[in-house]
Amino acid sequence: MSFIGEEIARQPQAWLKAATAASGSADLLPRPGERVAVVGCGTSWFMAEAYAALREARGLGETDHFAASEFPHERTYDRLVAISRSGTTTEILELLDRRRGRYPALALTADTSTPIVDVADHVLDLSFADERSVVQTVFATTALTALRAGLGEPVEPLAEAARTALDAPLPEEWVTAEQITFLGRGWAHGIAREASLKMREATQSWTESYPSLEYRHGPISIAAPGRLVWHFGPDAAGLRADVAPTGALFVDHPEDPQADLVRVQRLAEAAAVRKGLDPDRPRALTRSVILDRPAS
Ligand code: F1P
Repeated sequence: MSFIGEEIARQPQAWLKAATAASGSADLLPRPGERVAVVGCGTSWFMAEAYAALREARGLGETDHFAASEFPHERTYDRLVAISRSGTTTEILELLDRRRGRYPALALTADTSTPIVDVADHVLDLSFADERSVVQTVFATTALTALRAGLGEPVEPLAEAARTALDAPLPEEWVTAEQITFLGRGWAHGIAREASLKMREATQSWTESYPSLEYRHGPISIAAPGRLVWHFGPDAAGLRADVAPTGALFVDHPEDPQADLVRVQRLAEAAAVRKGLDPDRPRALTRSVILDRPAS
């Protein structure tokens, strides 16, 4: 089995550990009412987006998310949360360093032997979810689970839903799809962007992602037979009916979008193998982007 296959499969157990880690570090996590910014790069940014939208939707305080390279340094927050599996991503380290002394920062990382521990004020150690594959799966969803647990969400049903997604069949028409567009509303949009990136990283294929209601504003024009439209969360906007005449296949599942993402991770691995690619060795990617000059 590939590394990524093993890492995808161990998500339910890692999510349960994340709940324990979060409850042991509750005082480090954002408190109700705080203005919070959440940052990351790549996959970690999309997890930041999902968490930010969830926290704000729950009325727990204004929560912004940014790609670390696009952070508005002139703003002030009550707390910064940085997500970085490697703990070495240049844009994250620079951002954490630059805000020092202004407001506190918590880093979620899988490697506490890296420079991120020197530039953050607090660290949530998720090393039990570290990965061998370059393409992130278990670390990303485990970081999101820890943050969701900090919002008071129960993790056991989420882990159970992931088990369902791990056992579900992967239809042939998904594996051979020529193109996939991922959609989601609210926090599920962050999941849609991550699903889209996962497919691109592992399979070098054409994917897109949009907020659900943006789909009718142009992107639907590429729906066609042999292509998929994958909706995370309930299709309350009735998009299925609009996609039907295009001949594209509309896919949605009742599970929590984070658990449904597990299906897409499995699909990414299966489609990569089908194309003769090694999903553990994505083209032009490295575990971490470390720049030899300042990012800003
Ligand atoms: C973030 C990241 C990954 C991406 C690639 C490069 O790393 O952008 O999402 O897949 O491997 O690094 P990190 O800051 O979470 O370590």
